[in-house]
Amino acid sequence: MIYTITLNTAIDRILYVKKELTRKKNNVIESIGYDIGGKATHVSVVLSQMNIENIATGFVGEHNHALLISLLETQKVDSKFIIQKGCRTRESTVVVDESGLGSYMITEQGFEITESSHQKLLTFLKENVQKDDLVVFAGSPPSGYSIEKYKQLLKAVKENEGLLIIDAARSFLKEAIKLQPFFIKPNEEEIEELVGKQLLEEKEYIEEIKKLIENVEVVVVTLGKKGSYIGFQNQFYKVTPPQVKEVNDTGCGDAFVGGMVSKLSKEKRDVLKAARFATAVSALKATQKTSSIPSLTTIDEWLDKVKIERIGE
Ligand code: TA6
Repeated sequence: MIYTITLNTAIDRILYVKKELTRKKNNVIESIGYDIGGKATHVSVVLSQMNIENIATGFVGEHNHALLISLLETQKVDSKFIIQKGCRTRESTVVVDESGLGSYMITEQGFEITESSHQKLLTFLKENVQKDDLVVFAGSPPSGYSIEKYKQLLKAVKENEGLLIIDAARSFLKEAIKLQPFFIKPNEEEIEELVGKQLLEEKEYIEEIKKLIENVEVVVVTLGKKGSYIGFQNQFYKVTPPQVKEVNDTGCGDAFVGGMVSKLSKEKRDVLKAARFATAVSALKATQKTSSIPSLTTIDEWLDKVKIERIGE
């Protein structure tokens, strides 16, 4: 089984703006849409579109959980969220204009998680995760959610011999690495925070990934439309995506994780095949207006447009 854990779910309110968003001007909203937010939920969307069994869980607020669940059900996602009474799941405002230069994202903090809710999720993991299950933690933990609580969840997975997949930042990523996760996907900013310096050259990325794979089986550093660097089994690759007409880049990183997980969950863990597929899924997502991936009609015509070259030899 694959579990996706979104500790800080969000509902994305997407404002589609005509022309290019401009300060000190009345920018006209062409339309407004609602979509799933919160990162690991997007991973579930990709898996569900591929009919790969998975369960989305984490925390949702009582007041608007029905909208989030209905958005997930529209994308065929099975979920078992812990509903926290008296709270409202946050909204992320995503502004998409016609510039093709990328979206603006303005996210609320999210409600504080009670000890009771935390214990419910911890118990769920302890009672359900089995050996070799993939458990994806993606997205920022809610404000006030301690590293200790986060580590308790990760340790529960490890104690059941589950495999951790982490898309996190700052101290959460740092602590997760100490628990030897299976796969991590920091972006450019997240890995520079982690290593405490700017990375400019390819050889600098290789050097840092080389250190990380001492503790992590598969490391992917995503660089947006520039692609990604991959390290595993002391091999290093640069992956370059096809250039696409970008409409909304929100959720591309999550779609990438979903694509990776969909292939790494197969018996034979072919990392390069997974990276090629994940890059194609992420590129497809960027061409869409929504935050999450629509049905993966046919991804095949994108696969051979992805370039993978071995580096660091
Ligand atoms: O990655 C895209 C996205 O999940 C958006 O849908 C929006 O909800 C935002 O990221 C939430 O990010 P955060 O790191 O606050 O969980």
